Amino acid sequence: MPSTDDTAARRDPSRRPGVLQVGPLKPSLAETLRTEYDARRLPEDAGERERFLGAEAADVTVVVTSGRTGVDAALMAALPRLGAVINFGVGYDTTDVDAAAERGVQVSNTPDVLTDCVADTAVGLMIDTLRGFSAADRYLRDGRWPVDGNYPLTRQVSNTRVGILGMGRIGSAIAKRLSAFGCTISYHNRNRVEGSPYTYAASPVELAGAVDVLVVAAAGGSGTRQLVGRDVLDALGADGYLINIARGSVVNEDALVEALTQGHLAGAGLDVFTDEPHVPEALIALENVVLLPHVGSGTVETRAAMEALTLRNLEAFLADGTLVTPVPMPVPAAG
Ligand code: 8YV
Repeated sequence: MPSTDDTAARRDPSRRPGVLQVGPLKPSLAETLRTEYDARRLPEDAGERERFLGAEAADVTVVVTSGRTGVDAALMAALPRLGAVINFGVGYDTTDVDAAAERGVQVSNTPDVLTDCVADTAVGLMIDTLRGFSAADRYLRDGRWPVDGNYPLTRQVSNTRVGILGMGRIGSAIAKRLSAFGCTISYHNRNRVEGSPYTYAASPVELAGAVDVLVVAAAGGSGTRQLVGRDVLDALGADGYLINIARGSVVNEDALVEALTQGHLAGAGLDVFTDEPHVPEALIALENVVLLPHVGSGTVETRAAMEALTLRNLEAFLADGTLVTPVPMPVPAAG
């Protein structure tokens, strides 16, 4: 946290740090940005945004945003002095990193601090999906137990074969948890992970064909768009389950709905969707899916840690132009 003196200096208009908030943020973070850093917020309305950029764009040196909104190439082009995009969240697929690299704009995210909570969510979703706890809860509340008798039998979680698509920090944390359930873990990743105790599959289809449950933990973005398509769902098969805690964009949602409604897949547990916060009615109508409103990292502790790391990145950038947790940047194409 900055000292009172620093804060006073920031309020001196000649030393305004040029912080711009893009999109909604955790209220306490937005409040800190406004009161401690004199941040402006980019208007949502197109006309107001244009007027705002006409008046303020040249002052902006750093944007604070979240994975929900991000900064596209057009906004970057409108901010000539932009030096950094600071992203609240580990996923930064809504920020155009190619455009950032070309302009020499740095990007940071909030890795590590949310790994445990997102991995917990994956395991919770998997248990709920296979054991049907949410559906069984609805069955009880609807008064069906005394009328219709015992709830139908479900599927065992322990000792199943689980495939993890994307063996990064979160994928590894999921694997560690499920190993304790006696699950056999295999994975597919862009690159084989040196020294990994888990079995490597050469493709998503090969992975899906070898497991009972496929857990999607790959980062979003152009490199993973619809990696889980019809072919992968077919390979998972009518007894297979899909769990997604990564990004909706990694799964072909139309193909998923089709597989679920036609009985080509046993069930799915989803924390992320293609067009959040909109979820297809066809999914909502199904009993064999568990649907969560993107709550993976949503605990008091983890969101506070994400907020603190976001502010550490901002503080470092304003102090000396560096970032605490920069994301790897693509090498700009030679022009
Ligand atoms: C957040 C997430 O909900 O970190 C991520 O990539 O998806 C979640 O932790 C989101 O980024 C906050 O907007």
